Amino acid sequence: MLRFLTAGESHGEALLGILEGMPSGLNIDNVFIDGELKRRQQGYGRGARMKIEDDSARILSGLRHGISIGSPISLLIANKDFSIDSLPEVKNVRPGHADLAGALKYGLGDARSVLERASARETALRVAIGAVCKLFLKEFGIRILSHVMMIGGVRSHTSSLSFDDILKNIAKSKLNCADSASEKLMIEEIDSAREKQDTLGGIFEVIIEGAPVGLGTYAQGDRRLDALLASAIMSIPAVKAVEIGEGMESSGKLGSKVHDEIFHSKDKGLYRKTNNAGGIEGGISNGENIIARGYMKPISTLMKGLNTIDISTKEAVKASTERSDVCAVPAAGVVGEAMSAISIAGAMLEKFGGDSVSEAKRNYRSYLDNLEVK
Ligand code: EPS
Repeated sequence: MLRFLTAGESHGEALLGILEGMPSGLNIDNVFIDGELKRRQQGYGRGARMKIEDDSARILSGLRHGISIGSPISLLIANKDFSIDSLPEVKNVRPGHADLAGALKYGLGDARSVLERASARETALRVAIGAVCKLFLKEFGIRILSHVMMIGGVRSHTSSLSFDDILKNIAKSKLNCADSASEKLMIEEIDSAREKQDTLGGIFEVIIEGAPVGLGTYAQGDRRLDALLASAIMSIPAVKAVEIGEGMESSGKLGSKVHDEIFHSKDKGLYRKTNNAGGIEGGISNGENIIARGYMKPISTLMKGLNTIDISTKEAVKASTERSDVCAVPAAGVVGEAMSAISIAGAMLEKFGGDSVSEAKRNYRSYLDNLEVK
């Protein structure tokens, strides 16, 4: 079983993580992991903290000579802004953030103790763990990307683009958006929200290419691949809805307009002309691209401060303002990739097992060689 844990506060000394269940024999490329961390720090609309940090993961265990040995892999990302004990108390709890519910739940009089762990800073460590999982998936030819589909009501138009087209377009984008005309309008929306001391959310899409048919199962609800993937993406701070394929629009359409009809030809084998299901049917991957979308609410720290109360006095006040982002949808997409990589790597290991990468690969090849309807 592949599992992970993280620890660390936003302004604590460091973020820490343990990934258990990664087979032996995986080459761990630190440059790739740090590149993923850089990608999470970027995106138009990010706040000042990202100019302070220069995230880099130090691997403390689980490797010899840069190669996994099957034991838990532990990682550390140091915080440059290590100031947790000198930061002011937070009494004016922010609507939308964990401040109030967290202070009540844990019996804390200072919401600083809540927000330090509830902060999206923790997702840096998840990206490092996701990067290790991406390296594992690469061994099986599985690739993952994310791109921004909507910010401030502006949608991108990318349905005609291939996986590689999207990759090519986002490489030139400040917003990880594959449609440059829409990107311009999104940037205007972000500038306008910043001027109004407001914030924005949006939608990111994760595409997983190369996953074989047969990951996940309908045999138990909690093992359905769509349930696992949705839960992984929903666990990202500020994500309030997850969609698989055309899930939202499909619910208002006729079945004949939604289900992906099945064809067969000698050259192509089994194939579909559409992928409204987002690559998952009956809780099982069907061999098409797996598509998941995360819907992110606007960042809950607004520079203009919404109406709230002081948790000590119960007086009406304006919410406290922390340094924050105006919009972090591109970064959330990178975290979405990481969470998807962790989910799919877990599903691959569940199906193909293997204590070493080469054993998992042997099992995988044998499965593909024998794949047929009997
Ligand atoms: C973040 C670090 C945080 C925030 C942001 C994400 O750093 P700081 O609080 O020092 O500015 O910039 O977190 C939030 C917006 C939030 O609501 O939690 C990061 O590393 O991604």
